[in-house]
Order: sequence, then structure tokens, then C-alpha cells
Amino acid sequence: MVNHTATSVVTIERFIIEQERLHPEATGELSGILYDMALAAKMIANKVRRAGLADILGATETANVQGEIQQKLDIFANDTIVKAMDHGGRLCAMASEEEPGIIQIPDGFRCGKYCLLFDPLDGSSNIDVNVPVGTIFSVVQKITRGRHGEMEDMLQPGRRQVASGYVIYGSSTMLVYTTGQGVHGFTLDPSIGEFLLSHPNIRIPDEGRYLSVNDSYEGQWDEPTRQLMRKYRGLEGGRRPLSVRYVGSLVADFHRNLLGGGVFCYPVNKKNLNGKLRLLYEANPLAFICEQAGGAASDGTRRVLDIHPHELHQRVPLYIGSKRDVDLAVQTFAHRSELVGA
Ligand code: P6P
Repeated sequence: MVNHTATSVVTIERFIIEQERLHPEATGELSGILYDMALAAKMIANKVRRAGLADILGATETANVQGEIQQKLDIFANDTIVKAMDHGGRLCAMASEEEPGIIQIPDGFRCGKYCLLFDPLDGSSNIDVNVPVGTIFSVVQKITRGRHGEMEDMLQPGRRQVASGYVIYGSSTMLVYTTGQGVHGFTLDPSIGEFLLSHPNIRIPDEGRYLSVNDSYEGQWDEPTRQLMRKYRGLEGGRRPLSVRYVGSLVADFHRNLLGGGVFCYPVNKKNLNGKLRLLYEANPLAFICEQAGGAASDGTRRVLDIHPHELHQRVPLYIGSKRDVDLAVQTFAHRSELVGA
């Protein structure tokens, strides 16, 4: 693989082609999915950037513009991704956080050998206060016979992913993805409308600096969870305390920890008995990226990528980030039975 330095100007399209060359058997279909996702990301970024202007533009513009801009952005993001993907002939079906069932490829369009699962705009409630939001996506290969994708194709364990990625719409728009050959980050240069390679071969530090958790739920956690948070905070077990950074937007919290080292935790609580985050299009894609960057992801007892899904929108507790920090969670919960009575 060509070794790029941060100074060389490499577009995401060029990088994808170079990566494809690592796989002589590649047909270019997976590359096409990544191209189309980059296009959808640019269109979503353009809308997210202007979301705050809705009130101003809405007063002077026709209802159409106001309607378009004020249309719920996560619905816009969902439709943008579906329309960017449904006619390329690379997918046999899609699944979205925004839609209850499988999204089939319309008749008249060719079906391909991949399925796309995605959260079109995670954390969208943060848009009104200008907090970064994100798109998360996962790609698996079809395993059933026949033309169209089926639920069985969607309900595969995360270790079967062939690609995953996220887009963070923050101070800049970045697309980060893996195809199992490391993790690579691209920053959108709005002046030319291109994603340029800015973070080749991202590696997450073995031990983190940050703890991301919403501890307003502390009263709802069990004792092992509370003990784990005491350890992360350096109050027990003698480890260096982590600084707490919690944005409340998964992609923003994950991205900061990926680059700087840290652990994101979403334990079960009384409101979310299985955790809050979705396995198929949030935990799995980020877990694939995290492991490819040298980190880890667990539900507290199982490796996230080994969990066998039983439902499209199933939720999962999530501990993801620097390997030593995630291992501490798994070790702490391994003694859960001894601690529950504590
Ligand atoms: P809480 C946003 O609504 C989201 O789905 C994730 O992006 C974020 O990590 C989480 O929920 C925040 O949940 O319960 O802390 O507000």
C-alpha cells in the first residue's frame, strides 16, 4: 500500500482505489458503496451546516426552502443516503435507524451482494445547540440466496462486517472508515468539495485520557458498574484518573476517544434495560473501527463483534475505546456475581 504522508493531497476516491488494489479479487462494488457514502455525507453536511439558519431563511424564503431546511434533518439524512445508494447496483437491501423494517432495492434497479445498515444522523437532537452529530454505517455481505436482501442478511454478527465508518459533522466534517486494512480519516475541504486524507492509519492509545459516561444515571447502576466508574476516576484500584468528557453525541464522544485515547460507556439503566445504543448500526460499526485501530469494544461481558443479533433495532450496553480501559470493564464485570450483593 502506498504510504501517504499528511502533506500529500490524497482524495478519498484515490485512496479507495489504492486500497482496492490490495484485493485482486475486488470487483469495485465495495469501493462504489464508499464513494456513494462520501457523496451522501457531503450533501448532509451542507444541510447540517445551514440548519441554524432555518429561522432566518424561513422568514424571507419561500415555504419550500424553509420546509426543506426545516424538514427534520435526520429524515433528510435518511432519504439522502437511501437515494444515493438504492440505484448503484451494489446493495441488495438497507436498514436504517429511521425505518422499522428492511429497505428493499426498488424494482428496476439491479441488486448487488452487499447490505448497508446505518444511523443517518445520530444525536440529531443536539443540532439546535450546535453540538457535533454524526452518520454511522456498516456493510455486510449477503449470505442468503435470491436477489433481494432478507432479515437473515442483516442479523449477522459484527465480525462479518466488510466495511464500516462514520461521518462527524463538527468543526470540520470528517469521514472515518475501515475495510479491515486499518482506520483512515478524511477531512472535507469545502472549498473544493473533496474529502482529503488527513488521518492515515489512526491508532487509539492503549490507555485513555477520557471517560465518557452520563453519570446522571449513577443511582440506576448496579454495584459493579459503580465500582468500575470509581476505578476510572482513580478513586479505587490505584489507576490514573480519567478526565470526564461527555458530549451526549455518540460519534463526537467516540471520535475524541479514538484520536486521544479514552473509553465511552453506556451501561444499562432503569430506562434502558439493554443499554440505549443500537447493536447493528451503532455499536458494531464503531467496534470494527475501534478494533482496527487497536482498541476494544464490549457489552461488559462479550466482545461486541461476537454478539449474534436477534432483532434489527436491538440495543446493547457499550464499553468502547482504549483496550486497557475496556479490559478493566470486562474484568470488573467478570466478578459481578461476587459484587451484586455488595
Ligand atoms: P443520554 C443521542 O441521542 C444518543 O443516541 C447518542 O448519540 C448518545 O451517545 C446518547 O444517545 C446519549 O444518551 O442518555 O446520555 O442522553
